[in-house]
Amino acid sequence: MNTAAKLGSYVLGLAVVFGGALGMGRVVGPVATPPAAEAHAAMTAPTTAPATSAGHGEQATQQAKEDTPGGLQVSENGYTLNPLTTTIRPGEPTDFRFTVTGPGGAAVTGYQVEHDKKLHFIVVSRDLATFQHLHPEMAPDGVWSVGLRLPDAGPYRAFADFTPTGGSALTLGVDLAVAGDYGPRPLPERSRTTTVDGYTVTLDGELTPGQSSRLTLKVTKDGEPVTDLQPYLGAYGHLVALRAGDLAYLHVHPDGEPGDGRTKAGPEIVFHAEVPSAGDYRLFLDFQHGGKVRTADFTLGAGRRPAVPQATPSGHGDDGHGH
Ligand SMILES: [Cu+2]
Repeated sequence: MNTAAKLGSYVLGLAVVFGGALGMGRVVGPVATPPAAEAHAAMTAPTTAPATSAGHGEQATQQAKEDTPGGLQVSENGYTLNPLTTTIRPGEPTDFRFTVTGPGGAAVTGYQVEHDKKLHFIVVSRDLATFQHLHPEMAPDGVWSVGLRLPDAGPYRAFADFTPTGGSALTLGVDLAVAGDYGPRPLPERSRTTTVDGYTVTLDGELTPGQSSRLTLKVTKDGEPVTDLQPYLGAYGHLVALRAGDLAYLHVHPDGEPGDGRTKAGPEIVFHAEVPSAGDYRLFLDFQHGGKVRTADFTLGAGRRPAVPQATPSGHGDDGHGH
């Protein structure tokens, strides 16, 4: 994904993933019982698949991958995410360790660099209120470690987004739990504007299930457009979308990249995203300016008429973001 071409194919791949899930009308299975990759492939492989002996395994594997959105399984295509750290206390920095084991059972040590990193590690609270995008370090034996601090008690979901050498891109997900009193927060209300650290980010565009949807995110500061965004991991912005309800993971990349002669350094960052179903999504945009990476978050509905604000005096009367 370091080249525009690979970016394109990645986005297309995601489109196929979600299109497949939608077309099959499948209900995503519970995260606690990930099917074995082989069985899954057998269940979902189309009967029309050419029964060639060479490359059949790869084809079945690919089919399995295309049917399920990323991040919902702890094990997929023979690759398994294994947390080695089991206790996380609220607010305490933890050296979080994990491995990814491959089809042979050994820890994977060969990864393709994607967006400057071999592995991207995303951690969110299951209520989708908090988001962290981290980059663990790998020891020669394949054990990854990263400083992780989870502020509050409760359930979390961690995603490892990577491409094993010679394999295809995968996002594996695992639940993490922080012991203590937990008060789940409601999903933040839908909003097309958000502020972070003095920056205002506005979102334009609609998410249409099953269709590539153009989203434009515009960054301003003190009312002025920001036109000198800095490349972060090879792009002016990284957008992660998570589906409310099951946290299906969609990593979207911008249209164009720094230095391609056509992509401006803000204030607008354009993305193409395809979501698998109607409903709410949480969007997290990482962008860099002034040497610091910040995350802007949104709740965006897909495929339904935007919620009509209730005409109550205490309602959010200032929330009418026309576009
Ligand atoms: Cu990353």
